Amino acid sequence: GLSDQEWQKVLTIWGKVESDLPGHGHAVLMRLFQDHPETMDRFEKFKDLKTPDQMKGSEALKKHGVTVLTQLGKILKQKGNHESELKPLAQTHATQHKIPVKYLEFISEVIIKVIAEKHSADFGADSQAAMKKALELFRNDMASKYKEFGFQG
Ligand code: HE6
Repeated sequence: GLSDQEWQKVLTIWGKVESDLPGHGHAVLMRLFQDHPETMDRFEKFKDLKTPDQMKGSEALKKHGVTVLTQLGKILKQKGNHESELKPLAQTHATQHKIPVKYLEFISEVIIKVIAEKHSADFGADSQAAMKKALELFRNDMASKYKEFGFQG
């Protein structure tokens, strides 16, 4: 798990993310789809987004970015005691969307890159390490829930 100090670093930087959830969410999803195009194939609703310009102009993509980061924020704020927030997310992503754990690793890397770009002055090595640990914990717990739902991830 993470120490109190590490959680504090995670939630402090998350406060910066929340200052512009649509901007961060949009950037995260654009980066995810550009760096890992296979992740986009899971989204029926984004199948017409083919170029970076189309992604940039997409209100739907921005809206989904807010959905994703809002849910992730709720989970992070539980500081590891996130069973009741994580379970429904693991269920839909395992049984409906079938999102491999590898894709969760991709989005974790992208989240860290986007925060590092937008908040370099406030996201030093310690904060980055803490955020990395928090996202690893999230993924590990998603992976175990996936197995409970019969998805090997
Ligand atoms: Fe997804 N997602 N997601 N997801 N998601 C979500 C929260 C998805 C995610 C990683 C989602 C995904 C494909 C997520 C999704 C729908 C992820 C919420 C709250 C909802 C929703 O309620 O609509 C992480 C880390 C979090 C917190 C891929 C690929 C990745 C990597 C859908 C195809 C799909 C959908 O609705 O179709």
